Amino acid sequence: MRLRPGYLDRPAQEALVAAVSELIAQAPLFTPRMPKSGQPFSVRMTNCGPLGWVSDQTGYRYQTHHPVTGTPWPPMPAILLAAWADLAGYPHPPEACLVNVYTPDARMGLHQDRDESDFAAPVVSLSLGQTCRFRVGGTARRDPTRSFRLASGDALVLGGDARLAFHGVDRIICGTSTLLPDGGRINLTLRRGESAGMTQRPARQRPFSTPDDEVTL
Ligand SMILES: O=C(O)CCC(=O)C(=O)O
Ligand SMILES: [Mn+2]
Repeated sequence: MRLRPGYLDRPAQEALVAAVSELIAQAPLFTPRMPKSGQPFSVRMTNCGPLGWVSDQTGYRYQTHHPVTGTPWPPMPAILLAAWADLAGYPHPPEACLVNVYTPDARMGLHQDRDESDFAAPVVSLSLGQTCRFRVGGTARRDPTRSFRLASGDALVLGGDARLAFHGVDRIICGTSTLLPDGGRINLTLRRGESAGMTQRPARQRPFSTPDDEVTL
């Protein structure tokens, strides 16, 4: 697991917020539900890219269309393709970007990201807005966990031994960022989904910090 604190500088964070607003205008936020119980998640979600992750009473899955509007997910903004090309160390571009929108009282329970077909591809996470307390454990639910803060602009790569680590968001820490006018937090996770062979090229522009800032956790 690799953490790059401050990976996106403030202008890049602002550009990403603008891109997310455009995405939400095309693919509105929806409330995912737990398989079987149908309990709503406290986060709202949308996606961009050829595939999007959804969850409802029938289960978790990737699909090509928005679960409410039925339209294809919007294309992935160039800034996200560039971040993946920079951080993932994987020869194919991402197929899905799941956008999670947290209100101040939202959280995400401990889980693994395991709906993808190729665990050799990492999950690359970018955070915007309020800092959160992020929790990570091992590959078994009972393994001990530790927590650390993820702040606006931070990038986290769940790859290698940590690809299937249990993780979640304990809470949002209010008053830690001025980025989002309505407060809250946005997290974007770039993933490979269920198929291979994409041909998109990542953008070249990289308004990012250098690898010298990287922390291996
Ligand atoms: O919000 C986060 O930092 C984590 C999100 C996450 O784990 C997920 O969407 O699977
Ligand atoms: Mn996850």
